Amino acid sequence: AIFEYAPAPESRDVVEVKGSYGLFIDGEFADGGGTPFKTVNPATEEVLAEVATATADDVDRAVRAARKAFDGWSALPGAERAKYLFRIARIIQERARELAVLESLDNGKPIRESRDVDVPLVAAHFFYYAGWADKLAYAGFGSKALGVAGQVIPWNFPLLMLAWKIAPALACGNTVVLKPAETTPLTALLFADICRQAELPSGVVNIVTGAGETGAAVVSHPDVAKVAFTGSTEVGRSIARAVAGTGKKLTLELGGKAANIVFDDAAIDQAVEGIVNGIFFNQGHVCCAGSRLLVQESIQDELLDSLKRRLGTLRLGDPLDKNTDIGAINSAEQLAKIRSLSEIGESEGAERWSPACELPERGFWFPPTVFTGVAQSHTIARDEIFGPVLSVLTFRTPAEAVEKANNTPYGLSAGIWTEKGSRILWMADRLRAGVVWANTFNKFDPASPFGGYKESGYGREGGLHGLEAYLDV
Ligand code: TXE
Repeated sequence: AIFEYAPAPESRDVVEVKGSYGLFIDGEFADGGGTPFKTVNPATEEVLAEVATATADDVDRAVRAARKAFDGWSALPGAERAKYLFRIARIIQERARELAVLESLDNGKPIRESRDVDVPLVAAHFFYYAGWADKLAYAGFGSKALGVAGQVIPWNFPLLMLAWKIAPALACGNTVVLKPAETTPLTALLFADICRQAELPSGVVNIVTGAGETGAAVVSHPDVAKVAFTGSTEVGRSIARAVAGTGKKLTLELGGKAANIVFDDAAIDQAVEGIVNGIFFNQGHVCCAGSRLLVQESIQDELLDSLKRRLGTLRLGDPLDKNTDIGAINSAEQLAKIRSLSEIGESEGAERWSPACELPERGFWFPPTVFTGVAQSHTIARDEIFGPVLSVLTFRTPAEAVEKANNTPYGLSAGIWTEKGSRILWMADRLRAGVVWANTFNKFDPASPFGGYKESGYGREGGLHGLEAYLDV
């Protein structure tokens, strides 16, 4: 196993995907006014379901429902809100298999990841923020909720991003209108069903499905008091412009181009696992992915040999097979982007390598890919690829590693591999990244704040700091 797995139940054939899905407004599933869209299984290109498109009018209904629910919800004692959040967390655990299978079907990620990483973390977030609901007076930010939170999320971690957004918002007494991504709407709608099962008061959580226009309608609705967005830097900019001057609070979690830095004294086998986890977890559809490997020159050959051997053992294929390490690329668009950036990598002179690996005929697939001989000026060293593609650069001194790692407009995460504790501290102080992992990578915990410097966005999600975005001081 390349990732750490907690024991979890078997996960096949436990979910029945319905033919069509509606919006979730004021505690009820409802039709949308727009033309429904299809969501496909990226591993087979088969249509999974038709999903309603929310128009601006539908979004308005959702925001009104949330506004109406806000007075009662925010006035509840924190301990009462906590009960609902604990209940939701427990139902997520009970329905974990269903959630994991649906997530893998809609997203393409390996079931081992959705089952053992995504879903357990989703439950953990609800447990964690349930614990805060009655302790807000001690958080240090004041304890007054903002109102209706408008939340727009991407497709790479559909449920986990939902949890990062909804759990702290509700704990603080806000109500929510959330728009999932158009390629992965299904688990958000299953979550809506969980809210009903938990008897969450109507209107506290509303889910509006659709594409970018639906997201824009949520962001610009005048009764939305706070906007939270995770997605591309480009859309993040347009949202920042839309929110400017309105008095709405905004948090943005955008792209990344993280450096995973391996020193010559690192435990090589451990570092190789960390590199693999850093860039091939979730097919590299990870904003904090370790997409740039910075390796100390003296161990380059040894490290790359081990890495290539390890990549030869990864199994790519059916996301529902529990032995699969690498699943499908989420969409045809994303696949086209990964292909095009990889071609640019070659044309700019980097050397491309992939292990022997058979790609299924149908569906969206890309093999694990390593580029060596990458210079800082190369496009693949600068642009976020958001796929299973690693760019390898070298350095000689710690100072050079810092300089190269920070030579990016992004600043979401970084990784350091060394046996020297003092070097970890020295590096962590100098790396301009919101998260710095040492001798590990892509490790998440609800108690730890997550978020970026520079063009990776602003605001923090998770931990005590994650409350700040949803409270008035
Ligand atoms: O993102 P979009 P896309 C990066 C990654 C990827 C690229 C494009 O590099 O290749 O972005 O992905 C909604 N107003 N990341 O096109 O468009 C949209 O419907 C309001 C990094 O999928 O930003 C979806 O729900 N909302 C990233 C969400 O925004 C709008 C995760 C994200 O989609 C909107 C995803 C608008 N004008 C992609 N336009 C990360 N930080 O993890 C679109 N949306």
